Amino acid sequence: MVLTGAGISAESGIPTFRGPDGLWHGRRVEDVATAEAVYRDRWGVNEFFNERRNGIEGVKPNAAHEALVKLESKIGNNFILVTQNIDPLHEMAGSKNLIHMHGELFSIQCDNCNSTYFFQGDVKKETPCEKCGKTGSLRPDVVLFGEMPKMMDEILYALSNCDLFVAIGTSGVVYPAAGFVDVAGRYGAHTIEVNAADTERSYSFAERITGPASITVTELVDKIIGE
Ligand code: BJW
Repeated sequence: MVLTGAGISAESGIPTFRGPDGLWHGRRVEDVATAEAVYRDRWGVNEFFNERRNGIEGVKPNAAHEALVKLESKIGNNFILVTQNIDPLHEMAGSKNLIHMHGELFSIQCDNCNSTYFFQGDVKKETPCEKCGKTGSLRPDVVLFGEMPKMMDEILYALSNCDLFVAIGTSGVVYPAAGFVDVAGRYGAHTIEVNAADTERSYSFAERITGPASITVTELVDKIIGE
């Protein structure tokens, strides 16, 4: 089982959240990344995610995303990839058994009819829902602070049944993902952290690999599959 965070996409040119030029740079988290923010200022939140969609135009997967596709092709159905990232780089690289636990940038949600659907471009005040036609009810289909991450049953099943848990490029400060290493370890999995730097969760992992994901993940995958 592999868990990825913003660090795996950093070398593709997408800023991380908590780095010096982080994604929230210049904005208060409470204004754009909480459930309350959607109710207080739905258009401010939509604007932020419009910018995010525009900002990743032309971005491509890097060697770390590609290495995980190679790993999946060797392991098959026993491989599961859970990403906290809302960018589409894992699926662009070719990952199949993939869960976007914090949602997807190119998916939109309607609070009137509860539908979600693929969406490109900008959400504006006058943009109607494609399914029910209502205006004023769209929001990004992403999991903000105070909301429940997606597919937690499937994730907890995988955590309690995996023999190897690898966390790549995540700072380990956002729950529930930050606690996955403890669950997997308790159920007997070997745990590896791959990160460019130490994190607040490093102490929980049995093994640590330090360095940029494009190099370290490629090497780790080759080691796992014996190349
Ligand atoms: C590289 C690299 C390179 C860089 N190579 N590495 C008090 C205590 C405990 C919990 C809580 C609390 N108060 C509130 C909570 C809960 C809250 C929470 O965790 N808050 C903490 C901040 C304290 N969590 C929630 O509200 C979650 N929901 C929830 O808990 O529901 C209840 C529940 C109960 C029981 C079971 C299940 C659920 C929801 C969290 C939603 C998070 N949403 C966001 C925004 C998504 C949309 C968007 O993209 O904008 O998700 S926040 C943001 O953080 C985003 C990310 O997915 C997430 C994690 O960030 P990530 O990926 O770790 O990025 P960074 O920037 O932090 O780290 C990057 C790392 O990469 C660094 O370590 C670098 O070193 C490394 N790196 N370059 C390798 N080249």
